[in-house]
This record gives sequence, structure tokens and C-alpha cells, in this order.
Amino acid sequence: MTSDLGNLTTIEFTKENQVATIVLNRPDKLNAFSAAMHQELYWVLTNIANDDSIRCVLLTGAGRGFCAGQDLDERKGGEKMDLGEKLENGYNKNLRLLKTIHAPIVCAVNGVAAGAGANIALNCDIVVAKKSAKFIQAFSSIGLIPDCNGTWLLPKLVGLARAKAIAMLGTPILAEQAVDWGMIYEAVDDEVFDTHVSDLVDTLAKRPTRALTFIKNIFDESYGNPYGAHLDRERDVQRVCGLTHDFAEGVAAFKEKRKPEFKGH
Ligand code: LHQ
Repeated sequence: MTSDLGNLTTIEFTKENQVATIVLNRPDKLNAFSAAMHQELYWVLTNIANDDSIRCVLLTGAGRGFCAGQDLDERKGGEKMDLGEKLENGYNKNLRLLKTIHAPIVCAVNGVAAGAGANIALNCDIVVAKKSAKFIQAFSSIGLIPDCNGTWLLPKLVGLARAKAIAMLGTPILAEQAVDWGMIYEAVDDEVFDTHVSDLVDTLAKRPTRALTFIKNIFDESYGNPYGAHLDRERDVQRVCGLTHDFAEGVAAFKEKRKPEFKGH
């Protein structure tokens, strides 16, 4: 199935000044994920992955929440089911695609992020939250484990002790605590949140995109690489960076005491 992106009903998608903005848009349900939203997110991410002109992606939510995870109204309740299939063709399909996007991805957590909603945020490159927002590993409250790679990400971000406790207890973690724990990058006063996020994505979109792509990928790779092999990877990637326009421009601008004009390649 293909889409011209003309009839999105669960997501708002815009591109402006080399920034692609994705807004999860089911505010009445705190932007919980429906089957249609999975499909529409896939179309949107495909569009971004195929657009080299995009130099920053912003993911956020409409209304008072970021995302309450799976839409539980799509489940009857009182019945067992194969969630493996739901994960593979929904969340996992989208997260695998998200990982192929070259541009830095900012998640602006504008309100509660629960279940899959919390972990989708943590899969982004830079997570900024309103101070009033909270992160809830809601899964175990309905008899599940954290998904969307929460079990991979959380121990790395907050350490095993905290990861296990919040996954088992479903304790809401306020944005400032999430920063203290290293779960997210920053918590911002609600009143200045939108301006702050807008400045952040504009700044990122003007930075050397090629290097930023390498940065996000090589950090992820580091978890699976032995020490010496990783030094080899840095050498090889830095070799490519040194051959970019943006490296030449960055050094020239430094020497000429002016602001660099990066082109993203
Ligand atoms: C919702 C939801 C929601 C539908 C709020 N669904 N309507 C799961 C299974 C399948 C495949 C694999 O992956 C997964 C992964 C998961 O994501 S499991 C976790 C699913 N999510 C949850 O368990 C969170 C459920 N929601 C909540 O605990 C609360 O709504 C939170 C803490 C997020 C927010 O609480 P409040 O701020 O008090 O808001 P609220 O509860 O009043 O919700 C507002 C409305 O949104 C309300 O509708 P209503 O018509 O009464 O105004 C909720 O029913 C609806 N809503 N989450 N997940």
C-alpha cells in the first residue's frame, strides 16, 4: 500500500526549512497508537528516509500528552493474544525504519509518555521534555514487558537497578528526574518549551548533517564493538568526514573568525 501523504488522519506531517515535523495527532486518547497510526507513521518515515534535503526531524504530540502507548480500545479485554505479530508489523517495523533516517531526530515530549509512547521517545537521538511531562513504563501494569526496545535502552540509559525497578513498578518518572537519571537530555519550563524546541531543531538543521549521521550511528554501534575494532571504525568514519565540504568549511570559518555555513555534506 502506498500513500501520497495527502490524507493523514492520525498524524500531522510538515516539512519546512529542512526540518520534518511529525505530530502524533489523536489528542482525545493522548495520542495512543492505533493501527492507522502505525501505517501512517510508516508512510511518513519512508518519506523522510528518502529525502536527503531533510536535516532534522522533530517528533512530538498534539494536545496535553505525547503518547499513551498502544490504543487499548483496539483490544477487547479479557482475551489472550499473539502480541509478537502486533509488535513486528507495527512498532518494530517503524523503529527499524526510524533507525535508517540520516538526520538527527529530536523528540519533544510535550506531556505524558506511557508504555510504547515512552520508549518510542527514548529511541530518538535527543529527547527534550516539558517539566510537567512524565515517563511511565506502563507495560507491567497490564502484564507485559517493556517493548520498543525499552529493555535494551533503559539499562544503558539509567542503569540496571533503576531500569528493573521502574519496569516492574510502572512508577511515573517526572521529566527533571529523567534528566537526573540520564534517561533524557533536558527538561524545559512548559511556558518556553515550544520556542526552545523550535530553536533546537533550527540549530541542528544548520549543523554538519553528515557528521551528525555518523555520530548517531557510531554511538549505537559502540555497544557491539570490541575496543580496538571501535578505534578502527572511528578512524574510517573520520576519514570520510575529513573529505566533506562541511569539514573544509568548518576549519576555514574558524581560521577566518566567521560563522561556518554548513551544507550537510
Ligand atoms: C487511552 C489510552 C490508551 C486508549 C489514555 N488507549 N485510550 C501493548 C499491547 C499490544 C502490542 C504491543 O505493545 C503494547 C505496548 C504498550 O504500549 S502497553 C501500554 C499501553 N498503555 C497504557 O497502559 C497506558 C494507559 N493510560 C494510562 O495509564 C493513563 O491514561 C495515562 C497515565 C497515560 C494518563 O493518565 P491521565 O492524564 O489521568 O489521562 P486519562 O487516563 O484520563 O486519559 C485521557 C483519555 O485518554 C481517556 O479517555 P476518556 O474518553 O476517558 O477521556 C483515556 O481512556 C484515554 N487513553 N491512554 N493507551
